[in-house]
Amino acid sequence: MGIATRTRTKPKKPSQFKVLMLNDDYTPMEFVVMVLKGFFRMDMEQATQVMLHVHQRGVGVCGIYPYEIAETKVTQVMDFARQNQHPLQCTLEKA
Ligand code: NFA
Repeated sequence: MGIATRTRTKPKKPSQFKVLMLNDDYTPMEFVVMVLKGFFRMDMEQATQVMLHVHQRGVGVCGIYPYEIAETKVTQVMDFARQNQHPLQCTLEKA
């Protein structure tokens, strides 16, 4: 009896997830910029661009990460927004 020794021929990359930010009418623009700089390592220019994109289009990508990191970012942003009484929403989507 042989022991199966064949290994996968197509190793899968760890799946990546987009962290999406959703627009709302109440969260201040400066707060969103602060979140993007603080949690997604963006500089002032990038953070302002992404914030304006979300403001105008309704949704935007903050970053793409392995599942556990993406999930942690969403939790951190939502907690931080709630602590500051802002309704800002983030979510995950498979990349
Ligand atoms: N739309 C918000 C405002 O006009 C700003 C905002 C941008 C909120 C991006 C959430 C995400 N104050």
